[in-house]
Amino acid sequence: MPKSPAADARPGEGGELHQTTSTPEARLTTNHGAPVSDDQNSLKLGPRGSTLLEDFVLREKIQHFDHERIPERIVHARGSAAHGFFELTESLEDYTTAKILTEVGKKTEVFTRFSTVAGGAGSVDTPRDVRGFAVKFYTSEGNWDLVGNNIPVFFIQDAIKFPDLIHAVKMEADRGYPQAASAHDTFWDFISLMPESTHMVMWAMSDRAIPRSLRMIEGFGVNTFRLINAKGEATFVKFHWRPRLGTQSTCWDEAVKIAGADPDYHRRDLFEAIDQGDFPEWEFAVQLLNQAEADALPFDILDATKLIPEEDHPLRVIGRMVLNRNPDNFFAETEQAAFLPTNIVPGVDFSEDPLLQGRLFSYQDTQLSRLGTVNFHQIPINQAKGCPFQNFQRDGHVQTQVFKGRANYEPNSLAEAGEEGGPREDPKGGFRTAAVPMEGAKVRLRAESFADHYSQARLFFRSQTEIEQAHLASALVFELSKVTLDHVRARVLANLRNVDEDLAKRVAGAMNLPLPKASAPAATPIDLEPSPALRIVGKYPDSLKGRKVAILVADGSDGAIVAAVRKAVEGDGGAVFIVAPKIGGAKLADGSVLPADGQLAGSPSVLFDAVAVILSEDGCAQLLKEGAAVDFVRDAFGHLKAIGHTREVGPLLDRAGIKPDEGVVDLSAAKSGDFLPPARTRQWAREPSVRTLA
Ligand code: HDD
Repeated sequence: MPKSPAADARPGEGGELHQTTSTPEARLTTNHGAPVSDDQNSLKLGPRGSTLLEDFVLREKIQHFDHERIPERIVHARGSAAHGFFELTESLEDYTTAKILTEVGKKTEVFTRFSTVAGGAGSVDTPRDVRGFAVKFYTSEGNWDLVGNNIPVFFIQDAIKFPDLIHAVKMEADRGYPQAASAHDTFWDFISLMPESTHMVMWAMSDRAIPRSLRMIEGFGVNTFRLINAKGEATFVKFHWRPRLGTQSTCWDEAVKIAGADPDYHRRDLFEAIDQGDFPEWEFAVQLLNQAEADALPFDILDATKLIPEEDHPLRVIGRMVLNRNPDNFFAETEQAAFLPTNIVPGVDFSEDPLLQGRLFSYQDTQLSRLGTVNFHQIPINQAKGCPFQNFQRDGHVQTQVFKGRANYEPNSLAEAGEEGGPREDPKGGFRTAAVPMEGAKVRLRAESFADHYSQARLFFRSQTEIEQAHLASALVFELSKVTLDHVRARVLANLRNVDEDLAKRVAGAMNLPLPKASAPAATPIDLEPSPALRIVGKYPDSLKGRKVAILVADGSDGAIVAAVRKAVEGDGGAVFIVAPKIGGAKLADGSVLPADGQLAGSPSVLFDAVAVILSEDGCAQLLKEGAAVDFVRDAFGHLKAIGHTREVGPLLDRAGIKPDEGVVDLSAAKSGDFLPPARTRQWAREPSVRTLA
């Protein structure tokens, strides 16, 4: 009986190929095993050529190389992933039969991929964009893929609009730009004509769309699913991931500069954290609603542009996910991972959400052009590792399983003749769709209950702190200022008036544009109770755990102060990164050499959460001449970071135009521990002094 190909594999029977090894006797061969005698020179007629067509070693190597790339994902092309485990801490057995949600304490392997949406595979990590949050659970009942985002709602209500949404946000069709950016005509044209997108636009313009780290984003299943219990009863469920490190963001100006300083900022951060044993962790939580509770909501539970406020239906934390192993090979694992919302386990079921229904087709289908075969489930990262998979599907491109016997159809009675008969369906334990009663005429209609496009956009905006509201308004100003079509800008403003009059005024005012008449909403928006759970400011964790502090030194720096700051930061869970003008390090005042982790020009302060500048008078005088040093402190200040400094650094701060506030700590006068409280957060109060917000 065929199993998951990795299990019990023998050469020629599928499963893992003989991998290259690094033992001294390991021999370089062609793909077909022929030993290679010379990998430096092609086969030529005489030492100066011409090269011979006969050279199968050359041809095989070049041909394989020519085909190394595969089509990138049509969306979410840029991504980073890691292995880990999920552990259930509370059973949901009253609601579901799914083993993954009822076996407390059991650890299930996962593979989780984070992504941006709009940019290509080679684009930068820090554009303003939604982040994908896709988790593949290798459960004992088959793979379960929870393919979510870091925003709990979606732009559109019906999957039929997805190609339009994506065409509008991607590079414009004639010019091929902008890459990985929503700040352009076609995106805002589409948005302005699709008021249902307004709620998600609020989220996308908030600081959640410029995260500090992939380890610091929330995750949401977005669509409503059902849980099915042993009695066949259904309960609506929303899935949530909450990062242990808190939800943290960057400043927009900072995100833009990070894109240049380190295009792989998030990928590197995730890889390095895991590599160093600092494993990111998330709580897994659910919101459960029965039919009566769903009916009582002021919107339709099947509408993916709506969230369920936590204050009304609290989150129930039922487990945790830890990512503790980097992929061995980016292409084989991260790139070839195929996440499918149709990967579901018995006890969990879909809802009729029309966005989800379309997704159920799209993901399976897209793998055919991306991975090139219906057998993509045999690629190791996609295999159902937690259990055997067995059926009568056969052949196809790149079939790696060697099936034995004649049983490739069902029903069959071959077992009666002593032959292998193959697997059979399991009416009891197999996946069953909930028998939800349904009736109706066939129509192409949007339900009336989906008509309210503004109440939750308003809820989100009004639930934010003042700082977050100002950032959101400023993001809208930035994006709309990149739009070149006046009528599009005007239509967005007309829609914004239905969200919040003050927001619309601020955005129009900051663009010096008149406020148009409000657009006519399909349903009159209502004022909902604000939901403080939707804020991120004021919730940064009270430690530097997971964060990075740069210490800028030069020749003559005081080693004792460096050591004290290092001790304080590391004691608080943070990591220290020494920046010096030269990569070989700096000669400290006591004559010892402090090695550098990064050279000043390549380690701007945008890459760190806080900075300490520890210089002698001479060291400071030298760095006054370095634009990178002036930018180092100016940007740290502008991005609302704490700056610790020795007294001698005064002239550098002056050169950068810094007027010290509570977040600027004189380390010569204070205890190094005094640097910690401001380093753990951003200096929000400083912001009006460094930029004008809408
Ligand atoms: Fe999607 C990829 C998340 C709606 C069609 N989507 C993709 C990925 C994530 C999401 C995280 C990347 C998975 C990975 O890392 O490989 N998508 C969402 C969420 C949605 C959503 C949270 C709304 C609730 N998507 C959506 C719709 C459609 C698609 C409505 C089409 C009808 N999505 C795709 C796709 C992708 C994809 C084209 C590209 C690569 C892939 O599937 O495997 O099929």
